[in-house]
Amino acid sequence: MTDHSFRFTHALCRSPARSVTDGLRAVDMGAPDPDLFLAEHAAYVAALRAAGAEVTVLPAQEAFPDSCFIEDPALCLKGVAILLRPGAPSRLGEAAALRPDLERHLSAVVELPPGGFVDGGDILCSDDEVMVGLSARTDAGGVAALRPLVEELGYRLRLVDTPPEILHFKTESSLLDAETVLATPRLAATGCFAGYRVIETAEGEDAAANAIRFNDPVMLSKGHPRTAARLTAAGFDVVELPTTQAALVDGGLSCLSLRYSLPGEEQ
Ligand code: CIR
Repeated sequence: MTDHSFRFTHALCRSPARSVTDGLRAVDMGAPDPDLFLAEHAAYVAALRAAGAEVTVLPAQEAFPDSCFIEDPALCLKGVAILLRPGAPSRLGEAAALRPDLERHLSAVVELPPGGFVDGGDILCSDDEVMVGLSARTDAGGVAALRPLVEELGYRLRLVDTPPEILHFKTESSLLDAETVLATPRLAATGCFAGYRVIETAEGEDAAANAIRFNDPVMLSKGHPRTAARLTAAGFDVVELPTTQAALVDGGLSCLSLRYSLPGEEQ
């Protein structure tokens, strides 16, 4: 298997619930509009399909306002789903609710042993390394429980810090290829990407850092022209997608899918 950190055959998404209006946010800039959120979500799913993904869109779960951010309750590596334990009390139940779907779609499901919390948004994976940012949602106990699971799958786990001002490590970073990350200047300045080539988001465009490389395209939040130009100049094929509604509840592009390949079906 090569380039498994950005070449995928499948994605799992969850339709935004009407209750997304109650989604968690650090600063209230108004509630998202559920219909507009659905339209932006549909564009996202269409872009994944255009990039070659077989996408399953799971039904909305009204009981969990943040459940469209399906990246947080699980981590998919080499066809295996690791069921995580989200650190926000209102999101804890999302993992158990997702389990049957992971069992249906992935080749195996393993559960994070007790001991702490991990949100998928704090995990950035390259081909052989899993970086996990400690944050308000992800603690040392959770990372200690996660370490043997990812090592078993052939990755090394590296603990990094999520700056206190940001929700998740991947709020401000994403993988562009096996050696390159996109990150905000603030996160890059911590030195956590030593060994990687770093492309920084342009000034005032921090929100562009929550991007995804899915097969050929890099999907980038619309409205960040100077970061888009940097990526294009570096040779990436940029597809811009609207994220206005996810942004109101502190979400971005990576949070909206679990991306994976099944053994034998790698691209
Ligand atoms: C939350 O606070 O949990 C949601 N409102 C946003 C989650 C975004 N997820 C992510 O960055 N992976």
